[in-house]
Amino acid sequence: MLIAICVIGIFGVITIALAAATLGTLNRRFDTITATTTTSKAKLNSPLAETIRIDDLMNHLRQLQRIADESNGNRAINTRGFNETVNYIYNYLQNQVTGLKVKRETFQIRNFALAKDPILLSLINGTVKNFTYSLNLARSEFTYVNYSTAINFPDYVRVVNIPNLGCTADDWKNVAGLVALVKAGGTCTYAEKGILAANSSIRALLFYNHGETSNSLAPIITRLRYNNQLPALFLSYAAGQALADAALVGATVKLQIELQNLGTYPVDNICADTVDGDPTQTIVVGSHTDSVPAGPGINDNGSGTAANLVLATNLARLYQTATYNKYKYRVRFCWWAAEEIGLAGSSHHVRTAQSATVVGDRLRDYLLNLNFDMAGSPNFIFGIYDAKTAINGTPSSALPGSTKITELYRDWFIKQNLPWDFRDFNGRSDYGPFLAAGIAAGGVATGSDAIKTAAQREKYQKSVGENNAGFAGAILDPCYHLACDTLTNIHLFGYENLVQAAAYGLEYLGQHANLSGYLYPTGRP
Ligand SMILES: *[C@@H]1O[C@H](CO)[C@@H](O)[C@H](O)[C@H]1NC(C)=O
Ligand SMILES: *[C@@H]1O[C@H](CO)[C@@H](O)[C@H](O)[C@H]1NC(C)=O
Ligand SMILES: *[C@@H]1O[C@H](CO)[C@@H](O)[C@H](O)[C@H]1NC(C)=O
Ligand SMILES: *[C@@H]1O[C@H](CO)[C@@H](O)[C@H](O)[C@H]1NC(C)=O
Ligand SMILES: *[C@@H]1O[C@H](CO)[C@@H](O)[C@H](O)[C@H]1NC(C)=O
Ligand SMILES: *[C@@H]1O[C@H](CO)[C@@H](O)[C@H](O)[C@H]1NC(C)=O
Ligand SMILES: *[C@H]1O[C@H](CO)[C@@H](O)[C@H](O)[C@H]1NC(C)=O
Repeated sequence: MLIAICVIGIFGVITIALAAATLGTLNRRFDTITATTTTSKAKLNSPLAETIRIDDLMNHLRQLQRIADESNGNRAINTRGFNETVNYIYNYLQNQVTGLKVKRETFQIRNFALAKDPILLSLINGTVKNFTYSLNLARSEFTYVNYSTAINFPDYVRVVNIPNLGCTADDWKNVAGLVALVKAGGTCTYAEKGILAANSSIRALLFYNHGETSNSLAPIITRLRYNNQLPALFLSYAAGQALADAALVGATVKLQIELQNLGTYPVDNICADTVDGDPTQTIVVGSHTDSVPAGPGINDNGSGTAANLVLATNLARLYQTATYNKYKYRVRFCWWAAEEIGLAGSSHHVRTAQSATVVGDRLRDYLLNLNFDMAGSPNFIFGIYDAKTAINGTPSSALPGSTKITELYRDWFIKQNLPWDFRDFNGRSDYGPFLAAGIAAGGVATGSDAIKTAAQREKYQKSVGENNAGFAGAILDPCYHLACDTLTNIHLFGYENLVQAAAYGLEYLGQHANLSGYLYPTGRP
């Protein structure tokens, strides 16, 4: 999952402390946990869900773990671990004689490296200050932001303070041509601030830490989206606050950021289509293939990758039986590359579909997108993307269908006597580009860096028992984006049940008599 929310600065310390405290306990307990279901659980009554077995899922995860072990411990893009992951998926689908049509979709990502240390000068009341650049954050006044563009200002440019932490378009009015200074924090990510900033025609973007705790004084290492077009730096609290005060009386700055030309590197999405079904009514089922550089990414997002592989091959096998009620709609299973740097793979796919002319590849051939990311979190919840919280600006055509998908997952967990929670539909995973293009979307996930509440733990304890209830006050995935996101970072019961839910949803939609009418009651966009 892609996430770099600004508030991590404030809560990060608490979270990491909790993670460290609970992780040992969690892992010890998981040794003894098997994926056995509780007695109260209802029959699945879904042929596809009934094919989902934890052993099949874990077999794929063992392969992904092996790939990470052989590749410096991660599967991030532009590494051998990522390439091997993509090859593994491709070869597995090819070799299974599944009757799926498998395709690679290659695109380019801009490589990024500084040619030399960036320079930031301010001119305040006739006095020039040369800020200290360092990657040693403790003594650094500023650092670069990954995916910043290069810049060399010939003259000093006036600095303007962005009000309200810069999370809404209103915060970015009347700042064109200036250098924007914006504080860390708020409900949006740095990348989202960067998108609003780019739309406001500023010359450069300066973030600064908020200084609310002793851990929020230094500059923060972060990144913008891979396709960002703005120069950007990150200042310490002290440097940023001094500049913010001076901005009120006309401070100006000069920036120099020089990048090495490293060109681009290729990454692949993989999609596998059912041969059966109407290609002009396609169901897209996605998960992402890359990990963050910090770790093997077995829960994030190996668990989604494996879930999607099992869904694809099990559906294809059911199609080969005489009794299964095949779908009227084509299903396209996709493994998106480069989710962790800003949904690059899914964005590329949607952009390509918007201009495609081949029947079945056009955006208008897509009925919906189901997304599965982080499916086995150790301190899991059964989280359902809640269409009511769809990010502002979502086209209205996507809303009725997204709401139907939310409700069908909710009803499934209720029928199964399983607990469930809604989760924000904030566009921060690979369904985001589909939703933004007006396509109905949804999915289920077991959670990342949110904290399980006491009330949630009690609800889960009542319904799935003490062993599966997890810990209140602990992060849902204590190894989120860390090196410990390994095979032991998977809750077997949570994982199996989540993927069964995912399977049920796909089958329900696939076997709907009039999916188009169901998702788009006033017509498709
Ligand atoms: C990954 O594969 C691409 C081709 O798809 C190749 O150009 C690149 O060098 C490979 N990267 C690594 C690190 O192996
Ligand atoms: C920027 O991010 C990319 C992708 O995560 C990574 O490969 C690269 O090393 C980063 N560059 C710098 C200079 O941190
Ligand atoms: C600012 O400091 C950098 C790094 O020490 C140096 O290369 C640069 O020449 C200095 N610029 C000015 C105007 O003092
Ligand atoms: C981009 O800026 C224009 C005004 O220049 C505004 O109308 C529009 O809503 C902004 N778009 C976004 C996505 O913020
Ligand atoms: C700049 O100079 C003005 C007038 O001389 C003074 O009021 C102001 O405080 C100075 N500002 C800074 C940031 O030093
Ligand atoms: C599907 O439902 C829509 C909207 O309710 C309706 O307009 C359309 O005629 C239906 N199509 C079929 C084939 O039943
Ligand atoms: C893992 O990938 C899936 C599918 O792309 C995505 O929905 C999910 O958000 C990713 N994980 C997280 C926590 O984003």
